[in-house]
Amino acid sequence: MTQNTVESALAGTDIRQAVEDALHTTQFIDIHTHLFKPSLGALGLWGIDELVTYHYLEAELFRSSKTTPDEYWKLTKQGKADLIWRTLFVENLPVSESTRGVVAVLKAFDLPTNSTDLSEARRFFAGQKLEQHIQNVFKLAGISEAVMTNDPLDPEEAPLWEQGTADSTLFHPVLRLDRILNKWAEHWQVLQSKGYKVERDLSNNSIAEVRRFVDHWCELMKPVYMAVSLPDTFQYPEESTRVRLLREVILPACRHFNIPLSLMIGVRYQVNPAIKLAGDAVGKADLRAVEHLCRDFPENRFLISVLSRENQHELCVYARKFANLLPFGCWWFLNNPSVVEEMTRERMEMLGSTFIPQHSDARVLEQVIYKWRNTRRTMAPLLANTYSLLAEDGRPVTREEIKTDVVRLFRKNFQDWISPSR
Ligand code: FIX
Ligand code: ZN
Repeated sequence: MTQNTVESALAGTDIRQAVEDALHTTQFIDIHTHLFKPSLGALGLWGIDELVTYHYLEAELFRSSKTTPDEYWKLTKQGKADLIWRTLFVENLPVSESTRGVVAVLKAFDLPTNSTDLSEARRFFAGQKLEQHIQNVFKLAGISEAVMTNDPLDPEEAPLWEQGTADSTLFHPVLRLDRILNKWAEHWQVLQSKGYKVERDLSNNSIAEVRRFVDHWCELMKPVYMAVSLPDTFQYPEESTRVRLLREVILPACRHFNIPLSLMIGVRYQVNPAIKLAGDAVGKADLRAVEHLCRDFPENRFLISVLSRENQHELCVYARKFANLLPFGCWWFLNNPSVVEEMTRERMEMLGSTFIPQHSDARVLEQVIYKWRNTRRTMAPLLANTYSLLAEDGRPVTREEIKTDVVRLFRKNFQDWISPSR
């Protein structure tokens, strides 16, 4: 960092303006989404019916509608969207973070936000050409790239990769390992059917064969990191298939390909299976697992997000203990402005700018517009206050330094963490 005497020190509202400018001139990297590059075809969700039937809104529908989940699942996609629109946007004010998000997307495309039906919005999205629409959406969201979530055992997705997919500069792959690490009992035979000599109990040559599977997918997909979501009951060390695979296959493979492992910890899966994707919940996890992993595997880099609000402080403290731990995002049920603000202030106070404040977790393309708009809206006063306190304490800040910090938080920390040159 250059001595700031040559650049004019900022004060008061100038700091806020410099922060606003930095946030709006920096294209963020969205490090975790469920979006897909165009060459993965129909896997990528976009348009009004997908926006309105997002599982966050399905959860909210069942709180305001007499429609039962069974009745709901019998509806067509448009029928589901019409019911949710009528219930959450017409008959009630769309004040929740998720419903407000849909309103913000409609506004971003100058579409009416208080119509009684979705016909005009449907006409608009039907008229979009995907490649150009992706460019427009990324521009509106202020992001340059999105990192996907790619499952090598997904029966729809895997064959597309095996057939060969066009690369994209806008979308980066991630090797998602939930089926292998969390559901081995249900999926080991899929590997066997693909010619890998694995056993349910990981006996014989299973470990080497699972490694061969992971290596194959790393060479095919060239992931920027590997990732897994883990339950609130996750323990390390532990005598389990998951821990054996982590220790003997995944962590060594990450070291070999020199990529980080992302752990997303704290899900209580399917507490209400009747509402499907919307049926997952959160639980406070025992983060000593993180302590043990970071200490036992200093050569591995960990990208960690925890779902429970009660785990955030511990994660910050562990990040102060282990340089191979990079906290990221305000995940899922935490992605609400009030909680994002609380978490981000604490992280700034405890970690300086050595974390990644947010990811969108977008499942539908246009969601990146409101999720990053909310993030910038929360970050502006928060960062301005941080730099004002620094100036007040006696260290003037400059416009350039603020820009450098914003680039670090929303681009460089991630780029450095995934870059093989480390
Ligand atoms: O595990 C994950 O990547 C979660 O983000 C998703 O499973 C979850 O359904 C989601 O969409 C959260 O925003
Ligand atoms: Zn996700």
